[in-house]
Amino acid sequence: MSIIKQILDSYATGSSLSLSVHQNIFGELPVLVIKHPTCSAAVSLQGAHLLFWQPSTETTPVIWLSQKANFKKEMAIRGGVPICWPWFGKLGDPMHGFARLVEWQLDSCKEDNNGVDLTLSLTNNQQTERFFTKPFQAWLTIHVGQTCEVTLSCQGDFEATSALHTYFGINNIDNVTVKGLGDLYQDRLPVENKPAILGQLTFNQEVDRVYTNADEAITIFDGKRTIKLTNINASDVVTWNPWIDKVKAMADFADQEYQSMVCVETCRINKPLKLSTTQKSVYGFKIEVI
Ligand code: TA6
Repeated sequence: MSIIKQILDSYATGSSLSLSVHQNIFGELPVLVIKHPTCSAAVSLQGAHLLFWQPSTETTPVIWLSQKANFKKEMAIRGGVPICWPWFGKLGDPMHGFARLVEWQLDSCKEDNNGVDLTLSLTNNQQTERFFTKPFQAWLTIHVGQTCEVTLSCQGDFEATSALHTYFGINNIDNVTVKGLGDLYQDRLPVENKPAILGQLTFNQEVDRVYTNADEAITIFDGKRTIKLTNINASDVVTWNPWIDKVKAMADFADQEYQSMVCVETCRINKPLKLSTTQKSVYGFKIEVI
């Protein structure tokens, strides 16, 4: 049975937070399962991690979750929207920061005809202080309905790099074109891997790039549907597909799954978030099928 179906099935025995949101434990982790007339989705409290999202007009998830994703304490979840914060990649240890490894608190859960709105928060505590000693507060808002909107806000007295590391569900990587990325990028791989057409990205090998001058609106066309990603207050967009060999070496990826996902990530890397203790630094995205 697909992992998404298993998570959705856990709705039946979960405790009700509102008409369309039930909380249950999946693996080792508390998960909010959403079955709303506009969409189905789920959020793990560990990482404030949106696990998948499928508008009711779609037959497959727009935000993708690996069949082999781990649901274990302090382990990153493969798929969905991992929150990489307060550093991206190997700018610190652990990789991609600690926000995705620790449990966030659910502050509010509301719903109406348009969908479900959640706010989660994280404040420095004993668990986070093992990774990072500075005081901070972070909030994540998630709206899921016919669209999916996520914002990350934070306060503190340091600079943070960050990514909303979204995994998109696609029909077949061979047919994918990502547009709106601009033509300036930093390659994160030591390979000759030029785009066929400037500003457009197609995939025939591993891709891992930081685009530094992307448009606000990016489209991902997979031969069947077009997903529009609108970034708000981001400075970079990372694109990633691990391709055949890397996926085989990753225990939380099934061998063929590189064909059905692509990461297009809303980031603050080259212009880090300059946190203050009095005002929130905010960035985020909106996703819709057009
Ligand atoms: O954002 C792209 C990237 O940094 C890749 O280099 C790749 O390794 C990926 O993220 C996944 O990282 P993770 O730590 O989740 O395995």
